[in-house]
Amino acid sequence: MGRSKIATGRVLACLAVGASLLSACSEPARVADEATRCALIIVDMQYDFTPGGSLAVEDGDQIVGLINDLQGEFDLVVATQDWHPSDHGSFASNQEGRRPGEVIQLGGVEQVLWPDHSIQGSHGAELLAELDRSRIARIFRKGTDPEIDSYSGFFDNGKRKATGLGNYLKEEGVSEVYVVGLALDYCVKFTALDAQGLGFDTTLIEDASRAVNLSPNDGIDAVQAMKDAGIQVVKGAEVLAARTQNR
Ligand code: VGL
Ligand code: ZN
Repeated sequence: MGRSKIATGRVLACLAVGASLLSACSEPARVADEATRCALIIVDMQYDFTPGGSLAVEDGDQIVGLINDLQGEFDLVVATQDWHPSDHGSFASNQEGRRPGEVIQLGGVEQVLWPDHSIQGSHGAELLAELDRSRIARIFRKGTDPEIDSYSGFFDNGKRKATGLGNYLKEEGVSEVYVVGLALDYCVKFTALDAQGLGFDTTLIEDASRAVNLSPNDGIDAVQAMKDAGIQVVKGAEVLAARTQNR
């Protein structure tokens, strides 16, 4: 309980700032004083990661309602989109004699091989139609270089190139980020770790994410790795309840 109380305190602090920003909207001078803004990062809510997709995450489609409800709690909402060319090196089909799940070296880093997925312009690469886009300010695409994969929404897996998400959030005055989406044990995990590494105060909303679980404990291990890195872990209801208390 101690942990969740602390976590709820953070949610309240963040949302209190959001509320004061809202109420200060008619007074631009006070808005400028508010340095702390809270962003929601929605990771890879794409058809290929949901049941029926080529890299399906169990119940991956079940979190979209919660993600839509959560969006209204944040000062800024952004999304990421896995966006591969068809010759991407992370596809087993592009590595002779290899099958999905095998591990190779790609771009100088270890690479799990996947079924073809998130191919630019394909239906599977599209964001779910059920995802509310009205508050999504920008979509950051990643994994476009065939020579290296990009799990994180901030950098490729070799940390060679930035997507622009980090600078964008800083320019927007964001200091706290909450991460949701797919998949918990890959793109959500690495997006949250990079956010924390870049100095954003980072929280995972655990039930607004689902794991691929190539190995049965991958999701649980991913949450532990995030906690070990200092990332807060909360439930969606805590974030939504904090709003009611602020009204
Ligand atoms: C993802 C594996 C490969 C993800 C993307 O969105 O978590 N996982 N590409
Ligand atoms: Zn991918």
